[in-house]
Amino acid sequence: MQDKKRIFSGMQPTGVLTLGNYLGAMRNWVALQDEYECIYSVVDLHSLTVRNEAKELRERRLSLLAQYIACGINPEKSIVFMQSHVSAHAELSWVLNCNTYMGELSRQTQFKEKVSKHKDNINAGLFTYPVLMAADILLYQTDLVPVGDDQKQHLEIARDIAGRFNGLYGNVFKIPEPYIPKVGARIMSLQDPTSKMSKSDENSNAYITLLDSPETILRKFKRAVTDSEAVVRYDLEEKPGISNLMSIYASVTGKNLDDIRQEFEGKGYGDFKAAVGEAVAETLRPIQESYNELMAARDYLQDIMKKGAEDANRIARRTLGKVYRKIGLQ
Ligand code: ATP
Ligand code: LTN
Repeated sequence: MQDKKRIFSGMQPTGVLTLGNYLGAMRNWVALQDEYECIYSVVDLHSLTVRNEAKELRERRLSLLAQYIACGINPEKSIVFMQSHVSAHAELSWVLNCNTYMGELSRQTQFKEKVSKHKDNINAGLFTYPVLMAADILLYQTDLVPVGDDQKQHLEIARDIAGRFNGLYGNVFKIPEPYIPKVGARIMSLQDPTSKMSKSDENSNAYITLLDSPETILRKFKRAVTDSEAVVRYDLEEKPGISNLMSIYASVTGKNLDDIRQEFEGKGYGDFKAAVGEAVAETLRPIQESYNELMAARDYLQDIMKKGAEDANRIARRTLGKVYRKIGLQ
């Protein structure tokens, strides 16, 4: 039996990771690698819920794998793989679809948001997205799922599906717990601090990507939407823009909100924004160096993918076999 607790998480290859993805999830993925048995997937099947060009998707998923490793995911310690390389995800997803109610899926806020953004492509995959996510997690008998705050509801659905299935068929799945950071779980858009920073935002000034140059980072922070009070203090209601920048600064420097307030007492927003920009650029610099090296070593990335798929497949098949036996398909 495994002695370490198990972690599973994934991100979609829908664009270069943002600072939100990094601070909300990726940093925890890296930190948890020693204490847990970690499995991290590039969830390429999930990204089919929006339209992609084949050539671009192929490149983006390889790039995302390189970003995982550049951020500090160690393929010697953790299993890293492409979701589509392990067919058990699609297979379990179908079984779980037949054990999930329309009603519980229609309550998800992400579906409602995506529907309002992609009016021309409201496909069934968008609606059943959380079921595939539940399959991802449950296949690996996962204990903990490190994600940002926006995934809480999806995780709740995964827990409900698992609980119901266990109730019908005996103990098949472990019930997973979310793992959400205290600071950085919800980084907001730099252009609209009331909505979350998202890598598929149309306005590239709204987000910082892991691969933005230092000049771009400084410029984006300089242009970040704030209020006119000119006092650096945390107040989510009245000052969502400044509060978001304070959370980012706290998250990359390890300082607390009170220290930050004192540090910028009597100083203008210009100084504060420049300090945030510099701290972020500094955090991302080594990641970018490592990313560029990795993207020049494609064979190495291919090897990691291949090994990851084998390891993941072994674990996933065990759970799928158990499910098939319980429901009468084996
Ligand atoms: P998309 O814009 O394509 O929907 P996304 O930027 O929301 O993508 P995902 O791939 O859906 O990113 O999410 C990957 C992980 O990053 C998830 O764990 C999610 O909770 C986390 N995350 C995404 N955006 C933020 C954010 N703004 N703040 C904190 N965590 C975030
Ligand atoms: N829905 C997640 C991505 C995702 C995921 C998962 C996260 C797909 N499968 C399993 C954790 C565990 C998102 O971040 N949008």
